[in-house]
Parts: sequence; structure tokens; C-alpha cells
Amino acid sequence: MSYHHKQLEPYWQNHWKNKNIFKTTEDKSKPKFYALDMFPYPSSSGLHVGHPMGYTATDIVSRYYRMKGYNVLHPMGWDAFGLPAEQHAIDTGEHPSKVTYRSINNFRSQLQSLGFSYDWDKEIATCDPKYYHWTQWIFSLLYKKGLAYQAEVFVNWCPALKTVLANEEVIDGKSERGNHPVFRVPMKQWMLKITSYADRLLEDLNKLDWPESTKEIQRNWIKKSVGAKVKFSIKNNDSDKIEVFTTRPDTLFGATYMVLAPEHPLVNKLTTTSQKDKVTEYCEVTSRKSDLDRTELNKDKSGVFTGSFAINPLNGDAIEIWISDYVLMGYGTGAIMAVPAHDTRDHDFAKKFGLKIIQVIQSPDKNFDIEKEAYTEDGVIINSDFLNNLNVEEAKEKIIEHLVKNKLGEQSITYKLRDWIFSRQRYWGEPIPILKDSKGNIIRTFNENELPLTLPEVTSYEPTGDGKSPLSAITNWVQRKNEKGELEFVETDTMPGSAGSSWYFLRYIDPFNQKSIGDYEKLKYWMPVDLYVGGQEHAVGHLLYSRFWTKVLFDAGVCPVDEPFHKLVHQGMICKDGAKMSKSKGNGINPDDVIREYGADSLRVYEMFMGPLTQTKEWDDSNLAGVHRFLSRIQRYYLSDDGKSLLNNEPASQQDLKILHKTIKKLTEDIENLSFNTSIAQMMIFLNTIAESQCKNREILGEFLKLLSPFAPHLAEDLWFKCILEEKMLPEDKNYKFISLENWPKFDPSLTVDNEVKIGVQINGKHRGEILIPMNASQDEAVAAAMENANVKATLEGKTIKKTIFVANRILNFVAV
Ligand code: ANZ
Repeated sequence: MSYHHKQLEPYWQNHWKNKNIFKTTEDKSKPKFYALDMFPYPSSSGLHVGHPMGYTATDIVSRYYRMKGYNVLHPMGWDAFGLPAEQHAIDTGEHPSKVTYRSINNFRSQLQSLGFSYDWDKEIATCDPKYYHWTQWIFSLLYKKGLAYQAEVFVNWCPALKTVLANEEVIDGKSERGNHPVFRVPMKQWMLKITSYADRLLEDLNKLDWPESTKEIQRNWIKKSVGAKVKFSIKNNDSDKIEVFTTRPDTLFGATYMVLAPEHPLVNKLTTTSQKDKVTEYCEVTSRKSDLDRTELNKDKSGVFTGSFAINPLNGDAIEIWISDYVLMGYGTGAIMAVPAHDTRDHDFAKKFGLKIIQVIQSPDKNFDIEKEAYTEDGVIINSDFLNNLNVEEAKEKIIEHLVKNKLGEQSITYKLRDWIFSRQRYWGEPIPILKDSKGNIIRTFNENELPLTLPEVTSYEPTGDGKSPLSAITNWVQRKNEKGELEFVETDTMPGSAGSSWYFLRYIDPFNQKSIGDYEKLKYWMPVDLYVGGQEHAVGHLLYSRFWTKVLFDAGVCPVDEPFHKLVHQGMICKDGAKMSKSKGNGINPDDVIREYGADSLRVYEMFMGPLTQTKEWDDSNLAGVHRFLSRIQRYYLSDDGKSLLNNEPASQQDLKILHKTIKKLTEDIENLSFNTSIAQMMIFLNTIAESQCKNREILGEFLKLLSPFAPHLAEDLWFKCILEEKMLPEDKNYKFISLENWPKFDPSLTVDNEVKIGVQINGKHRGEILIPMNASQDEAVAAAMENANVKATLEGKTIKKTIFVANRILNFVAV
């Protein structure tokens, strides 16, 4: 008989809910544990089986710490602003909030059917004005601190679709939707100055218990480059200078030409008449390429000579000024000095266009041919006048000294990290709380008492066509009269999806607070998050933005920590037939179907049993059925076919006690190390061992249910009720004692070690028998035991023992003649 998950799971879920037993407790005398999941975007397709992987892990940990007597914060909410809902609105005319809340209700009931122990009183949705009130408040704070500003930046503009597109929506220079050409054009956008936190974001990674690979991704994303800015004069032009950023000022004598990004402001001015057409055409072609396409290392180099020359400030050589797409406007100064002898990209370029190559660093390899490839290693400086014979580091120092003294340049640090483009010309996002005058100048941010600035109703969700959001068409929302009767205009851009997710972990702590983002003392108690589980795909988006906002809020004195997530873990993906599960591949599995057929407990235990949490795993229906059989077997061990308890109070043997205490120890350690598959394997060993001795001892089997309950909470709660609780109480009774709130079992260390071992006895190298002796028994004790063994005794008869070799706990060997 398999257990009746269809009845018992909803039954216990209802009792948990009615009694609100997972409500967060906040007894400050107790330790706390904050277990957080990356909240989902509530898509209309609902949960997939990938979601419960991470969610079950945090649920087990939450249930465990709750049983250990901690105050546990385990909340869930919705990352609810997003493009799919907006697209649905454009297609159907239905308000995005309608489809969003429909999906939220579906997600919530799916999650509840998995038996997760969330405190649903803490639920938040980022699209709720009560929530985005404080997202807007944080924006105002950023603005007041000079960390939010408007700037012309290059965006993907699609004239046919009349809208700005995200990078992901552009494929090979064409719009994903409709395949129309997309151009990189400058447009005024809101920006957040995450770059002013670059150093701290880099430095503080060291204090986090995060996967090393994720830290490395963030380090590479922020990437700090220490170098110099150098000014080059232009031949026959006294008014302009070209400033370059270089990490290799030591190679300045080897700079044989210069390259400007095609968007560089000096390009027009420096282009001579004869070069004009070529340069204009090249700039036009470049505007259709993404930065990613442009910087690909192995791609064929292209470029055009401007017709002008710069002067190498060290030796006075006139060097050609080119434009090329491999130099990006958004990095350093948008201009480089090219050193083809020591930079691979410059080398490719020089070879292609026949430009001079001057080697300034010697290779130890006498046969190294600088015409064939760039030499990018360390070495001794040559062909460089006063730098000759120095090594690279010494030369860098000396040249910077020289540049500063002669006002030719300075030391400079550049980050690869860019400021965060923070505006979208969309409807379904948080309105940016800024007021402007009729000329578009910023007057001020909204005051605290004017928030939230809620989204108005609109008749069309389509962008307007001139790069503005649909909000700009709602005149009575945009235009406001101030006290003096002057017209003021509300900003019509909205925030990106990642705004609301950059601080939601703070709001869970105090979700109804109307005075602040959250009560400081409460934030102090709960923060930082002790365990955060979610996908690695958020490594440089959400996880970096959240760290940035937390630091800003910390600096403003409203958040007590400067890092939000102490420990971070990425759950592995679930594959099927070797491929990532996805709707488009048609290989997805719907958790609702699994729950219907096998039950939530089976799904939970199966996903945890598939393998280590962080590894990619393959879905296998037969293993799922195997887990279901294991749970059924547990039930059959406790209950007769007609539902009567099979347990008794007969004393347990030492062996039964031992397997229990070993299991307690193993699970305690494993859960703290997030090693759930090994926990489940240990529970299987427990059941086998105990079944072998036919132990039905109520106490032992009650303790085992407590161990089972974080993994399979419904079954554990049910067997607890039917077999363990002695008082005749019903779950609806006021003082009913749920297993979910019992104390986690403690183990007796002396019962977790084996105090007897079986060792082999050999005579002249031949196995002659086995003896059972106390752990760590001495040689004398072992020999005495061996002499009791009939076979050993018989073999030794008439022989003299010449030598005894004994390895404690392992083997006893006699040499006898
Ligand atoms: C001369 C030089 C000689 C360089 C040499 C490198 C090697 P990282 O380390 O990534 O910071 N660079 C500067 N600005 C650029 C831009 N806007 N677009 C493309 N490349 C740019 O790289 C810094 C180096 O990248 C700089 O140092 C510059 O080339 C180039 F043997 O200057 B170097």
C-alpha cells in the first residue's frame, strides 16, 4: 500500500495554515536564522520543477533551525514587474496587474501545495504601491546623494519598432521581434552611480561566504585597472589634445599610432576632407554593432585613418590617428595609444594596415619574432631612452613620475564596471519620482509624504513611438501645478525590473512599516541573510545591485549592515535527457503533475536525493518512484493496512539505539552543510537496520519522525499524530503539538561510535577466523579472544608461535612453525 498523499498533504497544510504555526517568532533572547530564496517572477506558466530544488533546500534548513529553537525568518514574495505581463497587456489590453496577480495566486497555491513553511504574513509583491513606495524612496535617496543622474548614453534604438531594446532583445544588430535594424544611438537615461562603490564592492567580496566562482565573476565584472592617463598633442592643432587610458605606460616609446572609438567627440574635427566619406560610413556601420561584437578578440580588425597625426610626447614622432570599433567609447577615455609590439589587438590591426611595430620589451627568447606576434609577457625595457634596462614595474613608476612632472599625464584607475542604466520607457515599472520643468530640467524628487507615486491607468500600453513611455501620454498624470500655479512635469520613465529586487530582503523583515523601509532594530536583529539560495545567472545583475543598494542604505544610516547576504549557494539545474528543461524544448515537467501522482513529500525528497544541491542533475522518473516507495515503506512500518499504529513500548536493543543516534548525528551535520542527499541515504540505512531487528519502539521511531519531518513534513506530521502523540488530541485542538515545532533530537556521542570491531585472524598469512573485540583493544586482549576461536585453536595445535603481528582494530597475524 502506498501512502495516501492526496488526502493527508492538504489535510496537514490546512492545519498548519489555520494555526499559522510558521509565523515568524521574534523573541530577541533567541538566536535567529534568516533563510531566503530568490523570489520568483510570477510567470503565467507557473512553477517548474527547477523551483522546488532551491526552495526545498531552504525549507529543510528553516524547519531544522526552527526545531533547534531559533527564530526563523523564511519568507516568500514576488518579483512582479516584468516584460511578459506588459507584453500581454499590449497584446490583449488587459491591465498588467491583472495577469500578474492571477499568476501570483497560482504560484502561491503551488508553493503551498509543496508544504513549504513560509510565513505568508510577510508576503510582498514589488508591484504593490505599498512596496514600491519605498523603492521610490530609495531612488530619492540615491538622487539626493548624487548617485542618480541623467546622461546621454548609447542605447539600442529600433526605428521600426519605435522603441529602445534591451541587449537581450537584439540579435546580430536586428530586433528579436520583427528582425528590424537596431542602431546604437545616444539617448538621455537615468543612471545610478554604482561605479563610486566599485572599490568597496570589490573589497568586501572577501568577507562573504559565497561560491568562489561567483565572487570571481563579480571581480571580473568590476575589474579594476591601474594605469595612467596620457595626453597626446595633435599635429597642426593647438586647441585639442587626445587623452588615452593605458595600463601599460611603460610601453609609451612603442606607441606607433592612435585609435579613437568611432563615437569619440574629436572624430569629426580630426577627419580630413579626403577621409570624410570613409570615416562617416565606418561610423554608421559601427552604430549597428553591440559592444560584445566589437570586442570579440579573434574577429578581423577593421578601421579607417582620420588623416590626422598625433605627437608621441616622449620622442616627438608623428603618429597616425585611426578610428576602429575595437576601441569602445564607454571605457577609459574612448581613445588608446596603440602599441602593436605588446598588445595583441594592436598587433592584428598594425599587421592588417601596415603600421609600424617597435619592440620596447625584450623577450628572453632570442628568436622571438615581433613581426609575427605581440610579446605580452614581462621583460627588460629596450628602445626607450631613459627607461632602458628597467623591468616593467620599475618603468611604470618612472614614466608616471615623468608624465606628472611634465604635465603630460597622471596615474589613473579605471573600472570595467559601468554605471547602471536605470530607466525604461515602459509602463509596467515603478514611476521615477522626479519633477521637471517645462524645459526638462529637474526641479526635485518627490517628498516622502508625496509617495507612493502610483501608476496611472492608461488606455494603451504601447510605447509612444518617440522613445517615451506610455505614461507620457497621460497628461493629467504628468502635469501638475505647484503652489505658485506653475506647471511641473512628472518624469515618465519607469525603473527597470531589477529595482524592486535590489532590497526586498530588507522589506520582508518589516513589510507593513509605513514610516521607513523597515524598523532599524528589527533590521539589526535579522540582517544579514544567513542563507541565500538561487541561480548563478544573477551573479552580476541582482547580486551586485543588491550589494550596492545595501551599501548606500548602510551609508545613509537606515540599514545596519553593508552586505546583505552572508552565505550564498547556487542550486544546480535539473536536466532531462541531457538537456536543460524548458518549455521551448518541450521536455518540462510540471510539479503539479508530480504532486498529484506521487505527493509533495515525494517530490521534495526526490529532488534532494538526486545528488548534491549545487550540481546539475538529470531527472529520472524511476528514481522518483523509488523515493515514493521509500516513503510508503516508512508508513507501512508505522501503520497497519487499516491505519492502526504498529509501535510498542518494548525496550530497544543497544544496536537500535545506536543506529538512531548515528542518524541524528549524521543529519544534524549534513543539514548544516546542506548535504541533503546523504541525509536521505542515512534515513534509508536507518529504516533497513531497524527493520532487520524488527524494532517497533515508540520512542526511537518518534525521534526518527522528527528527523524526517524537514524533508517529508506531511508524512512525518501524519505518523506523529497516529503513532506517537499519546494524549488524545486533534490537530484542531488549541494545544496540539505539531511535530514541525518539536525539538530537534540530540545525540549521545557515546552511542554514535562503534565500540566493538570484528577483525580477521591469520596464521602464516592465511585467514583462519574472525573475532569480535572491544574497539581499541590491546594485543593481549586480541590474542586471548583468538585463542577462544575453534578454528584458530585447531590450526595452531602443535605449533609454536614465533611472532605476533597486531594492527589495532584491523588484523591479528601469527607466524607459527
Ligand atoms: C597601451 C597598451 C600597451 C595597452 C600594451 C595594453 C597593452 P584593461 O586591462 O582591460 O583595463 N584600452 C583602453 N581604453 C580602451 C577602450 N576604450 N577600448 C578598447 N581598449 C582600450 O585594458 C586596458 C588597456 O586596454 C589599455 O592599455 C589600452 O591599451 C586598452 F602593451 O594601452 B593599453
